[in-house]
Amino acid sequence: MKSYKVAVVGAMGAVGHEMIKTLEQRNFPVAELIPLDVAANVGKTVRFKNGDVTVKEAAKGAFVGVDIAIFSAGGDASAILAPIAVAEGAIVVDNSSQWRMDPAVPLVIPEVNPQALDSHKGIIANPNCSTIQMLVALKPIHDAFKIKRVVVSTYQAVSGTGGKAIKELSDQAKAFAAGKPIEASVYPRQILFNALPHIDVFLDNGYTKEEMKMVNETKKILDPSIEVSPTAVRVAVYRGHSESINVQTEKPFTIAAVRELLGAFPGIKLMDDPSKLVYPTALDADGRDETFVGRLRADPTVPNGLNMWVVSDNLRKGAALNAVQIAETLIERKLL
Ligand code: 3JN
Repeated sequence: MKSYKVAVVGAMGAVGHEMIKTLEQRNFPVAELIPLDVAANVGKTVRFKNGDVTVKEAAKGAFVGVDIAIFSAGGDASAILAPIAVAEGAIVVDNSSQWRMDPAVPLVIPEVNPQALDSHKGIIANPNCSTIQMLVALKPIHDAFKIKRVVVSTYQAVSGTGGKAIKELSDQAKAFAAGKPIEASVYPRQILFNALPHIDVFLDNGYTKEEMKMVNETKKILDPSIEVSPTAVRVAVYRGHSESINVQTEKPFTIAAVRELLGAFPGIKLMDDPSKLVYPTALDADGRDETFVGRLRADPTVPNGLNMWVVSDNLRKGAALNAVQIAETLIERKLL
C-alpha cells in the first residue's frame, strides 16, 4: 500500500495533538510525519508511533515533498501558508474558517458530501465542529424527508477555544475549591458554573460568527434551501459539544423511521432510551469517534417537527477525525 508524507501544521495545539493521535490510531499510511508550528515551538517534539518527532517551522519551503498537509493553525496562518503548501505540491486539509466559504474550495464531511472532493484544487476545508455533528445527524433525515428549517442551540466545550481555555476552566475550579478569587481572561466572563451565549465575535446582525458559520456551512454542504436559526453557547465542559436541534421537514415522518435511518447511518450511534435513562452526554462522547443522538421525539407544535439531542467530541469528529477522514476519502477516491 502506498504511504504518504504527512505534515501537521499547528502540531503543538490541542487539535494538532489530536490530529497526530488520530493518524496513529486509524493507522493512516504515514511514510513520514512532519509536525510544523510557529518558530517559538521549533525543536520541541511530538509523540508518534513510539517515537519523538521534532517540530519544524511552518514556513515557505516546509511543504516540498509533502503529499498532504493538515492545518489547524488558525485562519491567519492558513491564509498565508495554505497557498504556499499547494504551490509546493501538497494537498491541504484546513481546519480553519479561512477557506470554507470560498466557492473553489470543497467543504467536506465524508459521510455527507464526499463527492465534493472530486473538484478540489489543492485546498479542502474542514467545517466548523458544531456544523459537522449537526449535519451528520441531519443528512439521513434530509435525504428521506427534506429539511426546511432547523432551530439549534449548542452547548460547546471549552476545548473548542483551545489549550488556554481548558486551563482557564481548571484554574477557576481550583481557585473556587481553595476559596480564592476567580479570574477570567480567555473568556469575557467566568466560565466555571456558567453558560455564555457568546462564541467567536458578535456581528452586525446580532448573531455571533460561530452561529453564522452553522448557517452558511449548512447551506454549502447540505442544501442552500435549508434555513438555520442558531444560538451558540459556551458551557463549563472540557470536551464534547452538545446540541439541541429542532427540525421541520417537508414530508411527514414517523419517529420509528427516523430512528431506523439514524441508526443505520455511518458515524452515528443512537443512545435513545429515556425509560432506562439512556441519552448521550458530553462525557459519553469524550475520546469517541461517533456522533451520538438521543432524545428523539416529535415536536407537536409544528407540522412535521422533530426534536433531538446530538453530542460529539469536538476535537475528534469536530476537527481531527473529520480532517483525517477527508485524507482517507481522498485515497479511496484516488485523489491522493
Ligand atoms: O469554539 C468552538 O467550540 C469551536 C471553535 C472554532 C474556531 C475557533 C477559532 C477560530 C474556529 C472555527 O473552526 O471556525 C476559528 C476559525 O477558523 O474561524
